[in-house]
Parts: sequence; C-alpha cells; structure tokens
Amino acid sequence: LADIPIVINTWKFQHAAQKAWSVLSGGDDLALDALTAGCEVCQDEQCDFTVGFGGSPDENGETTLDGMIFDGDTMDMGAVGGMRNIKNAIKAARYVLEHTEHSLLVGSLATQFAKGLGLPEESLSTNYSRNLWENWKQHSCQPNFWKNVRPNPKKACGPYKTLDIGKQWENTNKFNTGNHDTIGMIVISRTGHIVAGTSTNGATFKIPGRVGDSPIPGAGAYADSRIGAATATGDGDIMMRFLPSFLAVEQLRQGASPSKAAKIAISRIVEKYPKFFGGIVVTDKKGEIGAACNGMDKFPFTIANVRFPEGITKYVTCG
Ligand code: SD4
Repeated sequence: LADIPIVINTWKFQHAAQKAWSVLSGGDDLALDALTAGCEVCQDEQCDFTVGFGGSPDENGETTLDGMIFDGDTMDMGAVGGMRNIKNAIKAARYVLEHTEHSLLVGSLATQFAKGLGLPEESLSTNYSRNLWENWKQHSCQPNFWKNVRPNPKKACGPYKTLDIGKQWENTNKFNTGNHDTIGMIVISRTGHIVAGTSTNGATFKIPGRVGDSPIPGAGAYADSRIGAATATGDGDIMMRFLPSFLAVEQLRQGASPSKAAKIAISRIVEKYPKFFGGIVVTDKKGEIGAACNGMDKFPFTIANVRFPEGITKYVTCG
C-alpha cells in the first residue's frame, strides 16, 4: 500500500490538495475531514472563479452552488444543488451526510437547512460576478450576438417561451477551457477509507434552477472503499447523462486499470458527443491513478501524499 494515504483532485488546485493532505496525515482515518478542509480552501480562494462564491452567475446574475460528499465505507452521501446564499457548499453537503437520512437538498430550502446548522446566509455576488453578468446581458443576450449562428436570432436569454429559445443557451460560453473548473477530490486514508466529493458554482449564465453533475452520485463523483473512486469535471449537463464516475468505478470492479476505466468513461460520452468538454480522474483502492479527458489538450490533476505533501500537478493528454 505504498501509495496510500493519498489526496487527488481535479485541475491545478494545489492549495486544496496540500490542505487535505495536512489534515489526512494527522491521523489514521480523517478522510472526511481532509476532503471537507481541502474543498473549503478552493471555496475560500474562489479557485478559477468556478468554485465558491462570486463566479458563474446565472441568467439573473445570481451565483448558486452545487456540492457533494460521498463516503465509500458506508455508501452514504450528502449533497446540495443550486444552493443559494451559503458560501460553504461542501460543509452543507457534509451536514446532509451526517445529519439526515436524505442524499440531496436543493435551492432555497437547502439554504434553510444549512442556516439551521449554523452556516451564515450571505450574498454570493461580487464585483467580478456582477461585471461578468452585466457584460453578458449587454452583449451575448442580444439578438445581434446570434446573427451568424441562427437564421432568425431572438433574445439569447430568458424568459423562455419556446424550446428553441432555451436551446440557444447551448451556444453561449457556458464553459471556457482554462477558466472553469469544479474541484473534484478523492481521499484515501491510511486505513483504506475512500471518500470523494465535489464543489462548484456550476456553469456560467445557466438558466436559473440548473443543477449540474457535481452533486449527482456517480456523475460528479463516486467512491466505494472496496474498489476505488472517481471524480469528473466539465460539461455537467452532458456528463450526468452517462454517470462517468460510477461507470469508471464499475470498470475497476470488473478488473480494468484506473487509466482504462477513465478512458472507457470518457469515450462512452464522446461516442455520442464528440465535442464534449470534460475530464475524469480515477483511482483504485491502492492509490494507483488514471485520468482521461476530451475537448481540451491536456487535463491537469493534482495529488498529495507522503512524497509530495505540497501537492504535485500531473497532466493527461486528451483524445
Ligand atoms: C457543472 N461540472 O456544473 C460542472 C462544471 C465544471 O469544469 O466541472 N467545470 O457542469
């Protein structure tokens, strides 16, 4: 078991990996605490403005958060989707895990739940998110923006009266490589306890009410301490249709290597959506890692372990 304990997360979020490792290395089984603390770092740092408050405003200019924590020992989980006015999505998800029999709470009612457990209710908007939204409202939202894309351009944002207008959202820049990124994290403790989780503010200019893949078990993340874990990032509207994290763990269960499992999970999506943007990181229970991606050149992920307590970023080439 040379490679465990270990922390693995999507993208170049080294501070998150470092923090999770510092918690994890303090005891035999601090996997849940390590994952929570690691994701909190990204939420506070607003990693790439796509985790935590002040990023990815929806069509009304509001930032809402998705987050999940999945416990591979108990196969229990907690998640929040489209949660408003609470900054700490991973903590709220953990409260759902630890204080309820439920799995997923959403919207303003998730806010009430989190508030009841002591998380402060506050605005998630910042100057950055307000500017992003103002700019979008003035440009992309206008018919002219669409004149080269659609024969009869209409307003590119709500209110939606026909499916056709709603569909125009697909052409907006909801994800932008290089500046977007959910944190997905996997932690394996010294005792072999595997947990996985996510935290994100979703997709930019989403239709209010949209929830991505991140809080969906098997989509944004999945863990089974008997087998391994996976976490995915990218175009969640597409990814959640394929449950890539579940599929990858099932591939491991059937004997695939982590890299092979990652490739299978991504290619299952690419067969139907060749331009799909996203990546997945997979680990078996020994801490052997594989990754795969599509729609970008290279997909970075970061690990922290006894050899790299500060975290080290590795890359997988896509395609
Ligand atoms: C979502 N999967 O809400 C998230 C966004 C993301 O890298 O991962 N971006 O669709």
